[in-house]
Amino acid sequence: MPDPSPAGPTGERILVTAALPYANGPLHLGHLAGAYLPSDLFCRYQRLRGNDVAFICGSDEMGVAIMVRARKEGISPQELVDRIHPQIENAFKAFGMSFDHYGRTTSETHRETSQDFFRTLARQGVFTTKTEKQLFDPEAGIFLADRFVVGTCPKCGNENAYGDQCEKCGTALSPLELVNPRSTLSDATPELRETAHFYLPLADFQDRLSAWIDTHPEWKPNVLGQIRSWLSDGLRERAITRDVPWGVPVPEDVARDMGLDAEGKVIYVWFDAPIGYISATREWAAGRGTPDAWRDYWQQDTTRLVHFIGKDNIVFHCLMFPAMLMAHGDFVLPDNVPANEFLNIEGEKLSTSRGWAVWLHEYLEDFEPDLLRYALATTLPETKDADFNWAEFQTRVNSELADVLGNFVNRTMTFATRYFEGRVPPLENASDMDRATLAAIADFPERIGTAYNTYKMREAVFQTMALARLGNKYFNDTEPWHTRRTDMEACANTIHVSLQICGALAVLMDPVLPFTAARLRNMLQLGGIAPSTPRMGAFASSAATPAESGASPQIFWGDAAAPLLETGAPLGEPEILFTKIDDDVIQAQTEKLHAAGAGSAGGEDAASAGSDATGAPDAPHPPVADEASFDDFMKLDFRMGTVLEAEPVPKSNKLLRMVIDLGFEKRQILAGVRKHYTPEEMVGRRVAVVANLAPRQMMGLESQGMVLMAEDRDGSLHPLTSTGENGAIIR
Ligand code: B3M
Ligand code: ZN
Repeated sequence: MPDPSPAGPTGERILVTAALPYANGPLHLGHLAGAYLPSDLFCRYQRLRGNDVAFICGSDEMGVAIMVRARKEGISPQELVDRIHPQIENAFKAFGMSFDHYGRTTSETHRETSQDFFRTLARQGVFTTKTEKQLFDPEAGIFLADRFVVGTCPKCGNENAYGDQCEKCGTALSPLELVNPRSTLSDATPELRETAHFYLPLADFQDRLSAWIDTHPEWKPNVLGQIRSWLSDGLRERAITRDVPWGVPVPEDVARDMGLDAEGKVIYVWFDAPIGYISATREWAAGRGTPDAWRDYWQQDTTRLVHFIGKDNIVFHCLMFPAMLMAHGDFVLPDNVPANEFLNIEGEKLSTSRGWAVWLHEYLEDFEPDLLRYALATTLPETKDADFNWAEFQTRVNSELADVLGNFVNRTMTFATRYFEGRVPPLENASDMDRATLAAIADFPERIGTAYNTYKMREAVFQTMALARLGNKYFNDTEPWHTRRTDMEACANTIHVSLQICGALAVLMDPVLPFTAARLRNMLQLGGIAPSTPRMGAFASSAATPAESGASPQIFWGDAAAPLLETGAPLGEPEILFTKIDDDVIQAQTEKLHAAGAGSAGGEDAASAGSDATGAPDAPHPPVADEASFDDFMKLDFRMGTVLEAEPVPKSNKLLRMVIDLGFEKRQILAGVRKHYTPEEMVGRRVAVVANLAPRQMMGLESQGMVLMAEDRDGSLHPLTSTGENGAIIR
């Protein structure tokens, strides 16, 4: 199958996973910098290389993280994940993630796959069971597993470590290891109660895991460092079932065989979630009409399996899941787990509970995805924590994308259009500089490709921009604006060579700037590129031009080493690739961040991207207001309504403008909920409205009433609702 030509398909089978985000809140830049952008860069590159890629992700919808959030909102876990999953999926799509399949762990396939896996391990005698005392919340009537309990990490002293893991130092914990455990559900002091569970005795795998890790000295030092520290502490058994009402049920037959009652027991989320990679691959294969093809990716030892994650997931992907795969016996082990460190925002730790985060869906309302892909790729936390700040974002866009790449392409295209009838001019009697420049292009595919292939994404993107810099410098040095009057042949040569650089860029910048690369290929009328996006599935061809999506692939990554454009070939219309971002736009973003960070729990706790408290409020409840008479109360007219439209109020980072149907009439109402709800989240909601409040002017618009919301002590807002008809009187 492998093709010896460096340019053509190499046919390596690569299975790539990106951590399954918890469907308990929207995505933020920490998520993108940890697992998602790097994995997408890698996959797009590998596809262009001609490799056989399956890029798998999905929503992690089980586990206590989901229950905590759902309880906070007063809805069921299923309602929560049904709302959040599509939001996450859409944001990923808009950002240009090129997943072959994006699944969810509430799917039937997943339940079956994870139960089968559990059953196989149980039948092979891998698990032990035992009855132990565990923390129980007598008020909530529930065992305090995982994120239902926080306390001080015995290893690093972080006071907000979860019952299953400290996200600060990455240590896997059990609730009993926490110092000063506190229930996140109630103020009750946890008591100890007995319960029986399944355990995975990781100590049994210690030697095999160590030997296997030793075969991978090439892994990133930050990853190896963490693994070695756990191995030298000695691995301990981990409970892999829970007494909570949400999760993949423990199979009854297995429990019975081992003398346990499955009733009320579910599989621990960190046991089922990585199996989610397998179930999503099965769904993908079934969707292509080759239901057994998933086996090639998971069970053929020629597969290269790569897990992209953030550093807080290392223990699960490098020790626990590999132990499960080893125990099962039929699966390949990861070839690499290139975990990233954390991304800080404007010099401070990202914290969703403090509202210190930049949310992807909000970013996408204001800017193009490619700008963030590029800016983030240049600052990925590959070896140590890194920082995102808006001023640097502006500089990357203005001085690199616009001034270097955009300017070079624009100058080249403008010359070609104006002076060469929109065609590629010939190269005749090339100068030394022309030839040296053409020759220099040849090194870039290998240089950039090697960086991507060895997980040095920042380097790859830096080298990509180096090609644009080379082009810009060559254009300046050959001065076509002079030769145009003095030496038309030299001018033609400059434009010919510059266009070849543009052609190479149109291929080589595709991983990092997929939308812009597609536009550039369109401008150059460069067809027949191997798509960097999947040809089928949920995220198919998200950035391919119509001409490309059906075309049979001819041009691969390595082909960019040689000139791609033929003399005389017609070009499309020049377009501006990037516009500069003004200072006031950046200032507005910084203000928005500070407003959200200073105020309230601006965002939902999406976890994973940084050490982050649960946001459990311990502030006192505000005192009750002065007494009101019955008549005072009866003066107010509350009605039910339905939100018909919602949109942000320009220049305000707090207000949404809504149109609400009160049954007898429609009202325009402005509400300060923008930090809590997107317009899409408000549309369709049933809300309670104060209908006889005097109209008020806000930001030049009239607000004709008020939407009632319950406000938690941490500032989060929850609309009041009922099933009464629009216009129904509330009293
Ligand atoms: N959902 C935790 C996280 O988002 C978890 C990852 C699962 S990967 C199998 O950090
Ligand atoms: Zn810790």
